[in-house]
Amino acid sequence: MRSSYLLILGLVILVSVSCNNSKKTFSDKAKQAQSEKIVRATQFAWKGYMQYAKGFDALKPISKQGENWYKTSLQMTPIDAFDTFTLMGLKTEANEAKGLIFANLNFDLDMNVQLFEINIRLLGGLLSAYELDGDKRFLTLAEDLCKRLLPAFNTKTGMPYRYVNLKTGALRDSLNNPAEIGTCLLEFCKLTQLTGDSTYYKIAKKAVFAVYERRSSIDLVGTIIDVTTGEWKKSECQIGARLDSYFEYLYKNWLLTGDKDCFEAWETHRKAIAKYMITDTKNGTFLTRVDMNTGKETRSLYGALDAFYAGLLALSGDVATAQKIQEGNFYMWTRFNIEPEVFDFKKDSILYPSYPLRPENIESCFYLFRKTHDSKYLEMGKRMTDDIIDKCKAEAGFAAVKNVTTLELEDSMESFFFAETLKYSYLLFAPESKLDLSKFVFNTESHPLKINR
Ligand code: DMJ
Repeated sequence: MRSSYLLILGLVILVSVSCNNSKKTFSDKAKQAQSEKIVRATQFAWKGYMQYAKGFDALKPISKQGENWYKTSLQMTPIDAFDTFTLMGLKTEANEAKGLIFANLNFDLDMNVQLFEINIRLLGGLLSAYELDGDKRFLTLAEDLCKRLLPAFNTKTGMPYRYVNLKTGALRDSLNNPAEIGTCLLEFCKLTQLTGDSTYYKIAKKAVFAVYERRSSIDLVGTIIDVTTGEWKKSECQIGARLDSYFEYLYKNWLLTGDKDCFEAWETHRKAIAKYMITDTKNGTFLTRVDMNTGKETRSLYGALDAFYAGLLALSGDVATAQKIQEGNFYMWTRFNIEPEVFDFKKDSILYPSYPLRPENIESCFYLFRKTHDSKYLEMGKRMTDDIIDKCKAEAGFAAVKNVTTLELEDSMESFFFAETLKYSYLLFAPESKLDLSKFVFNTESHPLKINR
């Protein structure tokens, strides 16, 4: 009796010591070394941008040239990078980015732009810059931009067109998706908070709830919807592309504003996603694709974009499910050299082999580490960040991967690499006081917005 008691006691001590050890494998010095490595990588990428692509939307890191999305630059990289530099304490780089923004940015352009991308990168970036830096010119630019985006929402349903002309308000592409419709909520709401003009929030909320009201009887939504009629055109539901930030913004807008409608909508979808989409396998947990009306699996596809959901679930409090999904996320990263854009998690084979320097997998490590303080997430994040630094380094910056199985690089460095990938990699290892999650909510491009509720 006494010996079995001692055996059990011994086992308990062993388990608790090893658990504590697992939480201590990263010393403060190791964390500091990793965050400094990321700061150096950031400076290297920015130096390449300033040398070869100054004032363009983005740098092509292999051919060493600048590129624009549309006929005139919208200063995408400087705007996306500014708050990352600020959080990292890179004053010179932050001033250079700020200088480019104020010297060159003007939205009075006869150009059709994609509402979603312009909203998350530029409007989100300018609002965050204003809150971190206090320069009123950021807010003036943000409000001017938002006013130019508003014509997109002039539809019978309240859901926006995908493209809008910044000068004329002309519209294009009425077949839209929940992510591109709903991902204005945080930015428009923040603008309302900062200007006192309720128009922005009302318009964004009407759009997102026009999607929510069209959910199926099992509380899922589809991938494509006609914003002029409200009719679903594609009924497949997935967690990644075209839906991801629709779900994300419902929860985060509750955090930002305390809007209960958003919380209820998030909870409704979260339960349906848990019931129909979360799938356990021997390699970890993934989210599958299903029909929004029946809940039946359509394709067992998962990919780099889908990986954000673990972080969102952790942020919202369901840490246990988030941890299981993160096992799947890390499997996806390590199974190949780097994670692919899309793979079939049941067949264990790649469908789209590229990796455009996406942040979502590291973003989920960041939230899970903040919630658990389990060094496992530091290890995962270090592996991913080191892979990017080692395998994606080009002469003038970091390059997307064309094929993760061959590691052939592609001549592109998206501005979200500065806004998100480098920022989450840094914040994972930096002191938590650098960014207090009880005071800020990240928009989907990782621009921090002050919580004000
Ligand atoms: C970013 O622009 C945003 O995170 C968006 O929500 C999804 N895609 C990219 C990064 O992968």
